[in-house]
Parts: sequence; structure tokens; C-alpha cells
Amino acid sequence: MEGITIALSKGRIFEETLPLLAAAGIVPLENPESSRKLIIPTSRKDARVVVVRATDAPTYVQYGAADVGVAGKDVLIEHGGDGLYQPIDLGIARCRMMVAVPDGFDYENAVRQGARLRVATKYLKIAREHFAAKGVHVDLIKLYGSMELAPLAGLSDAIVDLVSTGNTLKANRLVAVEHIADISARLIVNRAALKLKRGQIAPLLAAISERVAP
Ligand code: PRT
Ligand code: MG
Repeated sequence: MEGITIALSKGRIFEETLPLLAAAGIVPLENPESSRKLIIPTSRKDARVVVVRATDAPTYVQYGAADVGVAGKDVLIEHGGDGLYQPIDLGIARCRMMVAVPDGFDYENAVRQGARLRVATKYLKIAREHFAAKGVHVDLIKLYGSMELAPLAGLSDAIVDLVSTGNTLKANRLVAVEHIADISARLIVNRAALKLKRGQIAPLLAAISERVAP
């Protein structure tokens, strides 16, 4: 593919990446929220955006279907990062990976007693590593949607999920009991493209890193 292809997900990542791309002279010509197009041309003939599901961004870049992309640290940890160069922490889409339980559930005590906890999450790898490091026995239950529902419906004792404002936890009478990691989105680059398209990719990385940390 001639030129460079940039993988972005709709929503917060797209919105918060726009000013960074603009610093490199790249302005998408359509908004994926209103357009149904999945390949969006930009103000630069040699750059286009492909609109992907957030969890798919590393896969597109890993296989070279996109040369660069933006993905949350959460997504990158779960993906594993094979074939990806992660040169810049963009500092966008910030949130925290937390353990949360229903208000009133004595998490500390359950852990101290060595109880086997049922934990629902979309982030199996992050959760497995976190509880293994603490020596807490857990049964992990993989979910794809609203983890906040799991303890309320009796599916699990706890969840591992992202928290930003905390409003979702509060609205569902859940409380965060443990901080696992600070999360933000990274620029990801296909390792082969970095060499083969250095002439286009190096200036893009330079413009973005200058904009991120002037
Ligand atoms: O939405 P979709 O299922 O398509 O995919 P996605 O949820 O993976 O994508 P998207 O676009 O919602 O999130 C993209 C990236 O943004 C994630 O991979 C994170 O790195 C980052 N991010 C930042 C967040 C949040 N903040 C966030 N608050 N991702 C999800 N949330 C969710 C969280 O899971 C919880 O359900 O928002 C809810 C909590 O928000 P508060 O503000 O109520 O605390
Ligand atoms: Mg979402």
C-alpha cells in the first residue's frame, strides 16, 4: 500500500488523536461518528485512516494492514505487543485499571481469609497477573460487555475494569478497592513499516512527539 495507513477507533481515541495528527498536517476528511465509511481519506494524499474496533487496532498494525495506530495500554497488554513498536505514550484516553466490588463487600477480609474470589473481566491477562502477584486465588470469568453488572447479578464477587470519572461504579453501588495500573493510549507502529516507510513515518513520529511533549 502506497502512503501511510493509520488505525484509529471511534470515540475518545479518535477525538483525542485528532490534534496530534493535525500537528503532522493530517486532517481526516470525514467524522467516523457520522460517516459509515471505514476508510477515511485525509487532507494529505499520502495518508488515510482506517476505523477499527479499539481492541483490533494492534492486530491491524501487527500484520501491516495499518502502518501506525493508537491503542490503550490495556488493549496492548492483552494483545501482547508482537510485531509492534510503541514509541510514544500519547497521554490521551487516560484512566485507571481497578478492582471493584459491591459497596459493603469486605474485600480485604475475603483476601486475608484466602477465600477463592470470582472475578469478572474483559482483561484476563491483566487480572491473572495482578492476582497471581498478590497470591490471591481467583476464578476469572471472561466478559465482553458491562462488567459492572456482574457482581450485581450475582455472577462474580469482584470485577477488574477501567475507571475514569468513577460515575459508572457509583451509579451501580460499586467501590474501587485496588489500583492495578494507570492507563493511557500509545502510538503503535508496524516494525517492518518503520524501516520500509521511514521517510513518511519518521516525520510523523517527530511531529506527534513534539506535540505531546513540546
Ligand atoms: O466501546 P467498545 O466496546 O467498542 O470498545 P472499547 O470500550 O474497548 O473502546 P473505547 O473507545 O470505549 O475505549 C478505548 C480506550 O479508551 C480503552 O482501551 C481505554 O484505554 C481508554 N479508556 C479511557 C476507557 C475509559 N477511559 C473508560 N472509562 N475505556 C473504557 N472506559 C469505560 C470503562 O470500561 C467503564 O465501563 O467507561 C466506564 C467507566 O467510566 P467512568 O467515567 O464512569 O469511570
Ligand atoms: Mg467502550
